[in-house]
Amino acid sequence: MERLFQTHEIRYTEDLEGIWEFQKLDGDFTGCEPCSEKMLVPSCWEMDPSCRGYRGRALYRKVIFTKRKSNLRLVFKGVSHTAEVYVNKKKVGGHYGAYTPFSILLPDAPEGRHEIELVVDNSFSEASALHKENDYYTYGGITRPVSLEYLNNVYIEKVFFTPRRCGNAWEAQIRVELHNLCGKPATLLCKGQLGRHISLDFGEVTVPAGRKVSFEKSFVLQDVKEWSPESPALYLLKMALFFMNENYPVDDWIDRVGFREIQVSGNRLLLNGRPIFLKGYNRHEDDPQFGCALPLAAQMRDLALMRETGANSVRTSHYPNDERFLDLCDSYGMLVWEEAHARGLSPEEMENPAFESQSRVCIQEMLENHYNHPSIVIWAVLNECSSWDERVRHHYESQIGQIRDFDRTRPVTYASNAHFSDRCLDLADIVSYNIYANWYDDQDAWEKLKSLQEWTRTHGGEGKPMVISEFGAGAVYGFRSMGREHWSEERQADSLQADLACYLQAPFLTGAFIWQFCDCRVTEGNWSSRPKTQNNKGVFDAYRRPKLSAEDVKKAFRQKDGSFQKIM
Ligand code: ADA
Repeated sequence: MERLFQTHEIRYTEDLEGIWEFQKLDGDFTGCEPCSEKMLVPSCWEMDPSCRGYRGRALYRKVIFTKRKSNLRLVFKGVSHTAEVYVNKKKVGGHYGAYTPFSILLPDAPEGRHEIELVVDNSFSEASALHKENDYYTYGGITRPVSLEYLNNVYIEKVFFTPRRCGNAWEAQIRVELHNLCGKPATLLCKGQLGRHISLDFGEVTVPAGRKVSFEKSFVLQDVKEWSPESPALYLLKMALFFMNENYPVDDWIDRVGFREIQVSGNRLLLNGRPIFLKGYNRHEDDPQFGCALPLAAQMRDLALMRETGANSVRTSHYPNDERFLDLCDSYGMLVWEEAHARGLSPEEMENPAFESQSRVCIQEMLENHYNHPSIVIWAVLNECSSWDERVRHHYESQIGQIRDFDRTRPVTYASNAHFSDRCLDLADIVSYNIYANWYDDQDAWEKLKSLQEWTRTHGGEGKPMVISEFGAGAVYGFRSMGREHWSEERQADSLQADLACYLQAPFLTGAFIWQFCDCRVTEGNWSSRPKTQNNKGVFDAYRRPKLSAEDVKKAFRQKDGSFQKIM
């Protein structure tokens, strides 16, 4: 299941999930390797006992049969972390980055047998600028859903939906991208339907031979229901293409959208014109049974626990999330800070020749595939990536600029640990700090926050919303001690109580995210100093068992109104 709704009623698609042939690869892929093993897709190969800690390359193989000559497209929602794709022993594409979708077009594929092979690599090397030994784990495998599409010669590539409030009405700006695979121009009718009753007519469109075209049209709509955390109204947007004078569509494309507007107003965030406070968690996609390939029910369990403890938002630390989790957030009104992949890179690591291109692709794929999710209210980049160092400012500038060029409807930020030294705050719409006053720093949270706010005002943050993007403390689940030592659940509860009292009440803050929702696996090597080779700052442990602090978090979040009554 790729999404929480059917994405096509006309276009024929096949789900390629299930058991693929599998084989660890020691040397180069020759195309003649036998596959002696099997592996479930989607899943992490670490879930197989023979691959528990495997870091390297592996071969996946699946044979399909098509009934007619077709334009085929393989769609991969996530492969961790590098994929080379072969069809019938011919390389047809590749992709870097575990957390964003990619697809491979196979025009005019003959009918009959096709052998699909992926060489998947989760190793660390100079070829990988973003996946590295880190305070989270880079798993291996085809970890998100895979499907096969049969495309008409002219098909709908993408549709972008942008809602804007117009007084009591809403404007729906819809941009459509078509692709013509055949050797002559094609003129078609493009029609849409929003919800059950709103028809959208885009008229005739001509697509030149072998080209892509995009066009947009705006519709002002009365009586549509807003999307909000309290009432997350969603509409199916169904687009269809018709050849002239034909009543049956040749292609279609369906997404789910919501009418909501997010704005920065002074030092506040407004959702549909009303100030909001983001109270939430940082969450890694990580689970002791499933790795990063959490099935939908496990993703639902996480969302349910976050909501039960009173959170209204989640930060996808530190990479774009599974579209099904974003669909769940759309459905439940959970606000999302979505982040491009990067954590804790040094200036030297960002000099890796692959860094800029790998970052650019990850950001573009995040934007193009997740743009229509109403739950996403903030985009972010470069978590704790040396923003105190003038040498990296141009990376912040280009990545924030890349997002703004594509989407001017959402604020952009980055999480900084450059306290009193950040040189990039002027580039961001929202100032976001990771602060561990009651864990690493052992200082008074309020004193630290006040002095940081004062410094920020004269270093690029004047008048901007401020968010504490991370705060927290560690606790090893089950370590209970009246001595309240480091790693005891009591110590974590004390630290979080002090943090929450500060960050949920500070009048100038617009949000605060606990680091982190649940314990997660970290990478062997320089991170294995962490107990259990896990980041233990979860309010819940890896199995989602609540630590002592969970009740305090629930009480503090539930007492904090997520929507301000007035702008302070
Ligand atoms: C940083 C980082 C997080 C995590 C955290 C910690 O703020 O952004 O990914 O590593 O520190 O647990 O120390």
